Amino acid sequence: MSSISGFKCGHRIRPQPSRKAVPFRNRPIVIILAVLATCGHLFEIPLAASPVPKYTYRIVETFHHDSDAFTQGFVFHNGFFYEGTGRYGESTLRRVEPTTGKVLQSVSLADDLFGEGIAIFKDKIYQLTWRSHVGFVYDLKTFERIRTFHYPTEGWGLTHDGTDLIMSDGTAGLFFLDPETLEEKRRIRAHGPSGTINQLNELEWIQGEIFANVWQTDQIVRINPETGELTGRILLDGLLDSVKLNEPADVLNGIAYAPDSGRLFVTGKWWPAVFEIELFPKPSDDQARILTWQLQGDRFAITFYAKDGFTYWLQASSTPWKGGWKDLQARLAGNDHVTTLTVPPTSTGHNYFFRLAKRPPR
Ligand SMILES: [Ca+2]
Repeated sequence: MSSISGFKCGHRIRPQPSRKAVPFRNRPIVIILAVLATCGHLFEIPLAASPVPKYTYRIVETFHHDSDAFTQGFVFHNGFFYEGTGRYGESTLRRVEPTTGKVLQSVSLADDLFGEGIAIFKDKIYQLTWRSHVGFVYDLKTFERIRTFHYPTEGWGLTHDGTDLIMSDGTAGLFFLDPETLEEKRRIRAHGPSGTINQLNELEWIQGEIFANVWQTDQIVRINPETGELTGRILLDGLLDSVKLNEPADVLNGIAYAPDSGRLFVTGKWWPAVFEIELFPKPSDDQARILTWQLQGDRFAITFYAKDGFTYWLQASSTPWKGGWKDLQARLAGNDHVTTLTVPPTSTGHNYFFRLAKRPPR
């Protein structure tokens, strides 16, 4: 049996809305309590928590990013990226044009300060520094520094939930600060089934959850802001594979979210690109799966997940119950994330069921 995904996601062609996965959709942790009554006795099956959901990604678009920017803070606001960069002697706060990566506005920090996370709250920009226990508040428009504040920990990532600033310090701690007094109001500790989640770095508040880069990994964790509980892991391995590196890049760090459009952007330290990505629950039961297909202009866009280490054939048929599969694309290498291929309808021979197969048709 060569079919991996079957054709359960494919339907006969009619221009219709895509069945695409909804990004950021919360997957509630399902607690199963089954109580069976037999012969007047109750048999209880123990509570079993489902595993923490994993997410994979599709690259929607790739933008230029200044590969000299050691990204420590990343925000999308009113059509622009705002970025805080680090390293002694090189730290800045900057406003960047997303489509070109061009730096439109910038201020430098003193040479003895290592810039860290930034957040924009009520027309002010807040910026942390790493080990100097000092942060700055700037006017959003002019970048004029209007205030200095202090905190006892290291400064790593920064975001806000609409009421409080939320700061990471390189541990599992997330500190909620009053934006007026900059005093700590409360703190949570990020933790999952395997214990504490340390080295939380750049942060972003997204639809009621805290998204956090985990330093030195390609993972973003999703954290419940009330309890600190891990609610999901976003696996971004291979993100840089699609761009040419002229110089070594450092780690993934930088999450920016546009609440109005739902667009999600990620980058890293010295990365030459910012990626707009879309998240999908990572399939665990299949090696490959067609997730969506739709007509885009005069082409079919077929979105699929395929597991790393395997090779697939994308095939189409009009009568899958009889076979008759025709190759659309041979030898697709799985990469553990989600990819979209577009093909002209003529190439499908008016066959509108699709599947990924592990072998070419006989
Ligand atoms: Ca951010």
